[in-house]
Amino acid sequence: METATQRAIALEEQYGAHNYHPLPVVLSRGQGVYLYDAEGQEYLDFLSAYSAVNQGHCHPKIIEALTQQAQKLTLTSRAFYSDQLGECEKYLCEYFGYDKVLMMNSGVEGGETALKLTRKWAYKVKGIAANQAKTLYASGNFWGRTLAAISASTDPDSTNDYGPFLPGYLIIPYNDLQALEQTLASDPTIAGFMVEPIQGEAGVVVPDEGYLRGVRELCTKYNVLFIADEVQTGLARTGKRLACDHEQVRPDILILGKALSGGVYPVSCVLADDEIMLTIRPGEHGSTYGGNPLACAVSMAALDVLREEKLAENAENMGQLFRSRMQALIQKSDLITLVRGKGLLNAIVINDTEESGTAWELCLKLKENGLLAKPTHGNKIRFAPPLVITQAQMQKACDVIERVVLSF
Ligand code: IF1
Repeated sequence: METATQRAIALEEQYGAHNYHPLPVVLSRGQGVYLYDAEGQEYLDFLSAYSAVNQGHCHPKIIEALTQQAQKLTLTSRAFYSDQLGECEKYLCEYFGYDKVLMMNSGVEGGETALKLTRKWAYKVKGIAANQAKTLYASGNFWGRTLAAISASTDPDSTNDYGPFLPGYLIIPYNDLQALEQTLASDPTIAGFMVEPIQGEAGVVVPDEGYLRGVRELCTKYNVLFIADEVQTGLARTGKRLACDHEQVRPDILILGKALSGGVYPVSCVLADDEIMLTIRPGEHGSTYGGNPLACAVSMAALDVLREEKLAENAENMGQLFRSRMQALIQKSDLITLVRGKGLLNAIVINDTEESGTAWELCLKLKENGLLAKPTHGNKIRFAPPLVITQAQMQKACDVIERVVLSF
């Protein structure tokens, strides 16, 4: 007899495109930090859908907002006004301290929107000659899968056989203020620098303290927009409202996504002040679903939850607990060489090559012991549970990781 798990995997294998290589677990239910598979087995979720589920799975307040709104009005298109959009825009602008917001659906659309704004601003405000504007990125960046996004990528898996790519892109090393200053000083056609405050896909790479402050100062000095991609690092994940808050810097353009809906619905947004946002006029950018009433109701509830449940604070505290437990484990095991991260965005580095299957094998063992996590870049494992995790749940998770690592 075929199990429900076997059936689900076989169906995806046969009928789905093979653009992912999932861990062999079939999930059918989630609540808070827990996920349940098709056979009812319980797991601690240490991926949180790549930081989209910061508020925990199926958070009652967010689901309530979703179901209430779903019975009233779900989509109007932006051809008309809705009674939700303005309220949500006001909420977002006040929550993050910007003049204006533009709502989209996915994180990558947020990035695209930020870059279109940057180019408009380059021509209309900065005064760069037509079609000459350049945008700058850091190596190891990840901001999505569209052609504009992968045109900035330095990861062959993302770019191989997808060329030709967008022109006007420049790449500098991450966490290198000298390279940033040299590049900005050498080219007056640079309009913006898009950067993640912590690089997620690269394996949770935390820059030196002062990097973001330095980026802010250099962008101001050279009249270049500082575009912060906080799709993964924002919304309490790193222990603050935004990762930029750790250094009290304010980007010119802020991109949010993922946890903006608590994993309930695709919602992203871009925040900026009038000088930037008003360079795009009616008809020049948009999306059928962007800013729809359901998205608005859901994201206001999702942001309420972050504040009401003090999730940034909990992420900070639970992150410290996690890293200290992992530091202790490193003393006892040669299998792990490093733990790094901020708040509840963390990764461990496995003592093996990126080509080895060690991290994957470890994740399979973790799964068998009731904890779900995913390798990244071969020899790193990302650990990013929902921010609602309690101390007891975190201790239990660390016990599982310790047991699996020591018996590997
Ligand atoms: C995949 C990683 C995470 C992001 C940042 C924008 C986006 C993302 C900083 C785009 C998306 C994803 C998407 C997912 C895997 C994933 C990921 F492993 F690649 F690195 F989260 F850690 N900016 N991140 O991290 O947002 O358009 O997907 O909504 O593409 O397989 P999106």
